[in-house]
Amino acid sequence: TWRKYSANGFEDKGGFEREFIRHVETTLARSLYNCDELAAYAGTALAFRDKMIIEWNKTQQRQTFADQKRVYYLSLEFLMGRALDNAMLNIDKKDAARDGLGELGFRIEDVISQEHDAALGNGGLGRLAACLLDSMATLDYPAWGYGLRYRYGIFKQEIIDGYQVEIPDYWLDFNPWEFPRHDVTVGIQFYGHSEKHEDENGKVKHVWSGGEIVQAVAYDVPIPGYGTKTTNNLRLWSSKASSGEFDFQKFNAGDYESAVSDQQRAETISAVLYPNDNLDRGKELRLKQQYFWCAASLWDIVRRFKKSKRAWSEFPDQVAIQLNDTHPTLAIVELQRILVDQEDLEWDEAWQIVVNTFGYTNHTVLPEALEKWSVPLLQHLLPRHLEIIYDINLFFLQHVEEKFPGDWELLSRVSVIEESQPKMVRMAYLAIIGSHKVNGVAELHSDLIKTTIFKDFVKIYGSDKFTNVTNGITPRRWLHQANPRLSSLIASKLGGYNFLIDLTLLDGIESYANDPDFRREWTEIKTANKERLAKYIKETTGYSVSPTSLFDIQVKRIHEYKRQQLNIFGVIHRYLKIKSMTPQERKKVVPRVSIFGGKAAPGYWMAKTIIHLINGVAAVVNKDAEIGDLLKVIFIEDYNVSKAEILVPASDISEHISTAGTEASGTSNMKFVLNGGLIIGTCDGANIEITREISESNIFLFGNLAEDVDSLRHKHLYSGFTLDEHLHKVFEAIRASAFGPASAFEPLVASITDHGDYYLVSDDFSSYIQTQEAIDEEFTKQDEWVVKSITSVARMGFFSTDRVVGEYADEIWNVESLDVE
Ligand code: 26V
Repeated sequence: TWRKYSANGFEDKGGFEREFIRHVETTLARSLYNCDELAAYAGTALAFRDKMIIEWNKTQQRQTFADQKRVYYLSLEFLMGRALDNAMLNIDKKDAARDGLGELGFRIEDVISQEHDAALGNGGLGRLAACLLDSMATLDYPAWGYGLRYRYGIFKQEIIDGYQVEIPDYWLDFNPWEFPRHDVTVGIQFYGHSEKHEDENGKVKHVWSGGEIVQAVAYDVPIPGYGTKTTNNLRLWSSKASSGEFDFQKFNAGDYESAVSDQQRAETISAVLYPNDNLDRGKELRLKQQYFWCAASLWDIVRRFKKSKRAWSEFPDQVAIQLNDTHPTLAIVELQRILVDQEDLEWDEAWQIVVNTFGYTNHTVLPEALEKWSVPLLQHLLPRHLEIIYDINLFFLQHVEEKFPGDWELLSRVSVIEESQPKMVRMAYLAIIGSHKVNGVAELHSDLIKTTIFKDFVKIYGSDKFTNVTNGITPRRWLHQANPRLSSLIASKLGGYNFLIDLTLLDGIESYANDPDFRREWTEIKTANKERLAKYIKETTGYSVSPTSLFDIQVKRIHEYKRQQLNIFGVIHRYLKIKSMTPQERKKVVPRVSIFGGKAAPGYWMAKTIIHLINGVAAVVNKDAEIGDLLKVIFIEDYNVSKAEILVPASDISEHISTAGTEASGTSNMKFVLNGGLIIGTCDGANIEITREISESNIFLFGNLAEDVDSLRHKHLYSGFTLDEHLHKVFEAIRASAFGPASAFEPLVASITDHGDYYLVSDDFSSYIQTQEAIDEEFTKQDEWVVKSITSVARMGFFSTDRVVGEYADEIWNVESLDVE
């Protein structure tokens, strides 16, 4: 009977319409006569959701029965973007929906664009987590993501008078993609104190008592794989107050206000995503978030393991936990606590299990981003965990001392405890000590962590503990979904869409670079994508840009190390140069649209100044009649995943111009090249491997190398430097208030002229503008340009997260995929 009546969703257009109408009329209680686009989105999402849930349940059942090792990906950020289009494509029912919606009077694109982005992340780290989930499901790995269900995602950015203003992102009004699991709830303890008791056998037991309990409630999000029935789970924890005796006492005692405020305090834990990226500020609430999420996730993982009735020693054969940066490092301490304090394992046995379970991925070398938590804060919030951290450190230092007797300086350098005032816990060191593998995210980055920030640990553990897994992107979202026409052109030559699950097959299009018809179609698609962006720019900014201009795009978080200031100084240089030309000379100028987008951390004043300058330049240049289409400057407000899907396919050139050695990998570089855009970049992060794959003749590299950065910085500080004459002129124009009041931008200029130019803008400026001129020159040779574009795409097979997940699975997790059926 069960089987006979169980739901099975729809298969075709007619089935889709039936399910759509059923949901609009019953689930949403609306009539078809007042079904607007938002309701059409809801109806469509619910129809697809049903289809996904069925496979999701089966997948979970299959994984339970298979009883094999699973992966748990712990990340404080999952930058998912929209889910509907992805669901349609991954389960291969977009055509049915398009036709069905068409018959009902809707355009599928308009329906899709009703969805609010799930923006639970800052930038690259969060988006990587989302791409990895897509690949893990596509490759049928039994894998779960664990994160926090923030009520507010990354803020919405508005630009008012050229300034960034932050607006809260309340995204949960209607979210059909999550399922509250009120039955999966666990109390998480904070504060209190740690006590020692002796049991009847004289064994010392640690008990953590007192303090307060906050409830963690699970919300599950289905993650469909592409071309497979596997539908994995992303579990996000939401905080709420315990409705235990404690509260009743307060309510009963008439202390209604205090009871309500306790409740609000509990809900605050999962209220907001911290909008800093690459800056650690040590806020207590952030530490609470981290522990809340780690403890809830481990409770869930351990509970699942215990159902298998295996010996604890088998835990690492059943469970692999990957730490996305140091944010979940407390999970290491929490597992040790569970095993020792609750499950009565001996310290050493427990610790072996812990180390074999965890892997740690590092995503940055910027010193200001390396997490540290103050000892007094930990003592207050998590007293027992602090003791365990001290013990982990003690045993570790004993090991170091045995290996390198008498090297006291080494001991103090590698100690988890920094002897500062107050003392600090160095989370990256704890993560290294508690994991069996540590990886960086691109070759240069993985080499750098071994020779700089983690050098001593290579000496202690040997270099086998450290490895590289170069990042990637999911070709489903970043090619097939964002650029359907390009995907379909490629499929027409490769005889189908298999390249979407084996991206190396793209090499099959390389020979078509010689085919004029193919080149023409390729160009038409790029032009259409640029037209779509031009239309978007017109609608949102009012500026008209010509799709025949060279579209130059830099979209990413605004940060001095990413050097949007270098870009905008280059734009000013270009503007001044055009202004000084004769009408005759101007005829030779390659028209360009410089497009920027990205958010600054709310407290990052210099980054906000850069945004202000970009908008100042845009206001002047765009209304300069003498300039016309020769140069336009556009700042795209509130850059996010769904906007990236419009921007990425529309570039001729994109910019990846970080100071060498600072950008761990970068992933938008991969997205742009995969969509047929060329790039200008420094020898940094994954740019280096992109160059290796597509060859040096297809990329515009410039600037100093990572190995020279230290000596250049030193030179700035001790011997000063002479400013490049062109950069000097740019600064003169800014100081003459050509782009708004000079005082507003003075600190930005001074950071270079007076404060050591830490990011080497002056050192790289002349090679940057020369390379930009070379780009203009190349762009006029359209045929050669298109050949570069096609060749590059053909050689991008390496950068799929499918390859990435395979490497993690083989080298770090030791897990196998699970056959479907
Ligand atoms: C760090 C911190 C520090 C503590 C406070 C809050 C906070 C939030 C986020 C982060 C993450 C910074 C690291 C990061 O996003 N790294 C980026 O990771 C990408 C994926 O590996 C990589 O492509 C980028 O190059 C790298 O900057």
